[in-house]
Amino acid sequence: MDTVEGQMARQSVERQNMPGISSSSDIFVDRTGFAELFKRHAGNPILAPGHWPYPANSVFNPGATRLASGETLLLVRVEDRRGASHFTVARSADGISGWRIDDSPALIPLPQEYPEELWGIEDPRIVWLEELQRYAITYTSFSRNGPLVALALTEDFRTFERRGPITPPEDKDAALFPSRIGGRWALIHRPVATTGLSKANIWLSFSPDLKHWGDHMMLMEAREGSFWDAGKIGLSPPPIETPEGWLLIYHGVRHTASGSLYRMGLALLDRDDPRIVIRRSHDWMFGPSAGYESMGDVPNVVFSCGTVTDESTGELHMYYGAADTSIGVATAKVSTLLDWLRENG
Ligand code: BMA
Repeated sequence: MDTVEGQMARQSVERQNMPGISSSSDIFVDRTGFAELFKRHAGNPILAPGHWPYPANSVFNPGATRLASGETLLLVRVEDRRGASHFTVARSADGISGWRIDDSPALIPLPQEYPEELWGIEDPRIVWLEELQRYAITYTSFSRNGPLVALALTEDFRTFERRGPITPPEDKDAALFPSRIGGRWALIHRPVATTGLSKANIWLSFSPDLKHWGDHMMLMEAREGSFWDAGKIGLSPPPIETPEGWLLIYHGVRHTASGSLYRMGLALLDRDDPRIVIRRSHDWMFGPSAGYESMGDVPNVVFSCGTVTDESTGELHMYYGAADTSIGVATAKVSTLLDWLRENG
């Protein structure tokens, strides 16, 4: 069996057979002795370019949501051979298998009307806005002046109202909170200053109308020195509502001699006032280790833009781009993540 899925299944079995990996509890301890909070699906990568109904160089960093029908929808970033990305919808009943991929893209860059989309659209984050009865998609538009955050609204992922840029460049890794906080919409995003003095930190901004943004404040600062999240951090999926507050999965970048290493850690924001960071993990908790995460267009990258929670089991499905090439899913109980963060934050 020489398919991508076959290769990955074999690697996964090999990994499971390594000494020290137990699959009997919610937390796995790998052979390095660290807790593995998320369990990778044995069939990873669940989606790869070869599954696509049309030629695609890479499929990665999908936004995710559960539809009213109960189906999981992924809005997948698809990169063509020019290097430009667009979004295509994939649906599955269980969020793991049986993916039905649309024959044509849902959103393509339209630089004639939206000049900021000149070099493509990337990394969508999806949030259901109850008040508007629509999904908000915050995504990166790659403009001539650098990446910026754009907003589109949709009811059905077939027609979209593009609201255009909501931040100037350089800014990315943005998601809305699902409802107003203190009467205003709140946006987490990651502006980058070009002075050379500033790191890439996570910011929070507020708006009365999803158009005019203000009261900008830095929410979380990249660490320094040898830390896994030194120099550059950004939000990964949209904030996850839990009884203890808003759980953030965020990425940190470590620059190494052989390139950037993308890993993820956790933070918890106050439920009523997300300007308050209650806890932040010292350690990263999910990093590239499987073959499909270490090999690809950009090696050693795991990058998530979406999760879906199964309310009946309390389990979180985290979808992530692997090596900027394919898509994996890993699962963890929200309670396990909160417990770990309490002990490691
Ligand atoms: C980040 C984003 C992601 C990408 C990652 C690794 O800056 O652009 O889209 O997955 O780099 O290349």
